[in-house]
Amino acid sequence: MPVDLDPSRFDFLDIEHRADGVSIVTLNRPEKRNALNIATIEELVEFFSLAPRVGVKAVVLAGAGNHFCAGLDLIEHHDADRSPADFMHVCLRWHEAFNKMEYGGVPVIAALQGAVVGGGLELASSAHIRVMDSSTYFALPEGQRGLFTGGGATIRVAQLVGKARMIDMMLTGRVHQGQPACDLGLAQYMETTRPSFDKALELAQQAAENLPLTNFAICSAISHVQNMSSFDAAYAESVVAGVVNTQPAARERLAAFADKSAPRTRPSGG
Ligand code: 1HE
Repeated sequence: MPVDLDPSRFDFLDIEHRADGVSIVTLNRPEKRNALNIATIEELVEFFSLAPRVGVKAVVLAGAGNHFCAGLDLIEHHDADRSPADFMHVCLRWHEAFNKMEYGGVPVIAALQGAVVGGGLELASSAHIRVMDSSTYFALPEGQRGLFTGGGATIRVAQLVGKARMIDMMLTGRVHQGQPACDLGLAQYMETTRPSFDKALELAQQAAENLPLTNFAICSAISHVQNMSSFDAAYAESVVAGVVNTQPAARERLAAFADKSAPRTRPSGG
């Protein structure tokens, strides 16, 4: 792995580059429930800015300890006594990090356990796939704390669960957990007998087998297209498909389909 993503450069993220191209990125302040201080946000910007350019094929994003992430570091925020402009700039750095994740073109699979709350849910909702387990719970406690979301929840959480549910979560502090939380769209997978991490790693390995250019399109174009009019979206989709669907490596996969050596798409057991 190039020196740019040398794990020793990161203090608040534990990074493991696996031989299969999957990188495991772990928020590493379990004693603070992985609360996001500004230094962690800067490391997320750094990692997700470089990952698409140095050959990372997929990422598992995890949290050390019993909780994925407790959101904004409330102690740092309290001690810094920030001005409105200061905190606006903090939020802009959060957006920089989370946009690099969502639009960067590398699949990010979040392994969620324990608290996924406030900014922790904003972080999780920037991943492409979320996996929860029986310990996982989701909430937006900002309303109770006299705060407001600043890391993209009004965009991404509202997209995941709808405006009305997000408003309910913020006004009442409602906590979502278990299969109903998964059914709401807060996660796509629910593990009941093993940690979410195990499934997240399997999914990352599976995604890493796709062609990198195809994954780039899946993990950037779909998000960009959502921001466009349908007229422009159809144009953008055509351009992306023109590039992706004619890449030489895709031709090899199509040839394998034609000569019947490629697996067919059937339901399991089918
Ligand atoms: C923290 C934070 C934090 C824990 N910032 N230090 N987020 C919240 O409102 C969630 C706040 N946290 C909690 O509700 C609870 O800590 C948890 C449910 C996540 C975990 O409970 P528990 O009993 O396991 O831990 P704890 O005893 O509450 O905390 C353990 C330590 O973590 C303690 O530090 P210590 O030095 O006293 O041991 C806590 O202070 C520390 N800790 N959470 C700082 N969030 C861009 S805008 C985003 C808006 C937001 O995200 S608002 C934050 C929403």
